[in-house]
Amino acid sequence: MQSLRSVAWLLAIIPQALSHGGGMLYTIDGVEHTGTHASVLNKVTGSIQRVWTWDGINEVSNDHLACRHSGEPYDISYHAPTKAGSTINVNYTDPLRFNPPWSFGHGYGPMMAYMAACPDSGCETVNLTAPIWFKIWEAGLLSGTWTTGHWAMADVMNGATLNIPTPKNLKKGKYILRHEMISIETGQMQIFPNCIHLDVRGDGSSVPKKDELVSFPGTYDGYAGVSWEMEGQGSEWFWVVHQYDTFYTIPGPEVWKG
Ligand SMILES: *[C@@H]1O[C@H](CO)[C@@H](O)[C@H](O)[C@H]1NC(C)=O
Ligand SMILES: *[C@@H]1O[C@H](CO)[C@@H](O)[C@H](O)[C@H]1NC(C)=O
Ligand SMILES: [Cu+2]
Repeated sequence: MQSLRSVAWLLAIIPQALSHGGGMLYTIDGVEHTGTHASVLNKVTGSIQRVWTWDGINEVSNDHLACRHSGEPYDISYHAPTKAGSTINVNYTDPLRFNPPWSFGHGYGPMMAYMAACPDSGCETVNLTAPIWFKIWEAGLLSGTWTTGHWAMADVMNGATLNIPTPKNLKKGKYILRHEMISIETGQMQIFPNCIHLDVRGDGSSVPKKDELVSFPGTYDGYAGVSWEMEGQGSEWFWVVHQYDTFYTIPGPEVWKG
C-alpha cells in the first residue's frame, strides 16, 4: 500500500505547469521550424510562432484566447512556406525536458485548428480578437466513453505529433494557423492555443465567407454540450457526470469545407 500512496502523493505535488504543453517543433513541407516556449525566446533565428504563456488558461473570455498571452510575434518573425493541402506536423515534446520526455500533459478533450487570413505584408499586425478565424480541423473522442475511451489528444500526450491538414483549395497568401488543445478532465477547462505564421502557396481560389468567420474570445461562450461554468465543481463533472457518455460535441463552428 505504501507504494500506491507514494504515487498518489507524487501526482499531487507535480506542479500544474508541468502538466501543460505547447508546440515545440513544426515540420512543414519537409522543413523544420523551431517553435518556442514561454521560457525560450528564440531571438537568434526568429520564429514562425507567436509568444505564448499559460496565463489565463481557464478564462474563456480572456482577450488572449486567440494566441495566448502575449500573442505577439517574436522580434524576428517569419512565415513558413507551405502548399495548400499540406499537413502541418506539430511536435509537443519539450526539448528542454527530455529525461523523462515531456509532451503535452493532458489526454482528455478536443483538439482544433483554425486559420485567419493576413494582409500580404504579413500577419504581425493582425487584430487577433476580430472575427477572422475559420476552423480547418478538429479531433475529439474517437471511440469508447469519456473516461475510458480513446481521445485523439491522448496520442499527442503519448508522443505522437499533431497532424493538421490544411484546406486544399485555400487561396494563396499569408495566414495565421491557430492550433488548440482544450483539457476538460479537471472540470475547469484549460485552453491551450498556439499560433504560427504561414505563407500558403498554390492555385486555390477558396476563401471563407464572412458568416463563416468567428472571433476569440466569443466563439465558445454558452456552447451547448460544454459548460464553461465549471468553477468550483471540480473534476466530478467529467469523471462522475459524464463517465458513460460515448459522444463528445467539439465546441466552435463547423469545419470549413473549403
Ligand atoms: C519530437 O521531437 C523530439 C525532440 O525534441 C524527438 O526526440 C521526437 O522523436 C520527436 N517526435 C516525433 C514523433 O517526431
Ligand atoms: C480589434 O477587433 C475588435 C473586435 O472586432 C475591436 O473591438 C477592436 O477595436 C479592434 N482593435 C483594433 C486596435 O482595431
Ligand atoms: Cu496542464
